[in-house]
Amino acid sequence: MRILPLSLLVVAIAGCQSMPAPSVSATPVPNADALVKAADWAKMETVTVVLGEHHFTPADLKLKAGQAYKLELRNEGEKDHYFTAGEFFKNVAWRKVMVNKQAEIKAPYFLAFEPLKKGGQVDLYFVAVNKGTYQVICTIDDHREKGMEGTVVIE
Ligand SMILES: [Cu+2]
Repeated sequence: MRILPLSLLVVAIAGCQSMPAPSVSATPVPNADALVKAADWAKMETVTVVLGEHHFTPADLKLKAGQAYKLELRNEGEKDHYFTAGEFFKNVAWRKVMVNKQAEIKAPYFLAFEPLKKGGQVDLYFVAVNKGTYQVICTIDDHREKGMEGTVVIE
């Protein structure tokens, strides 16, 4: 067996550490599957956020912990827009995400939906879980400065 020189090993470790750090610190909701199964999807609430130049409408959402939601994100603007909300996305129990009513995606959590093309729509199905105030921004160019920021409050 060939033993790697220590210097190579150090470089390898340093390489790992130089990976871009995720911008979120929370871990995904651990019992998400059980929460999604237990939720009453017949009483799901639908909330729509329209993206455009340069706004989220509404900019501030209030959600109830324990409630099942479909959050529709629709880009009715001319430009691409992002819905970046990593902390929020890590504090809900994900059921699925639908893209333009065509593709269904399942994952433990998401960081952002980008880019949302003109006419694009994503529907987020989740149960609101951890109470808190979470930030939403569009990280494209100067869109945030022009008004594309908001909050999601889970209470
Ligand atoms: Cu934008």
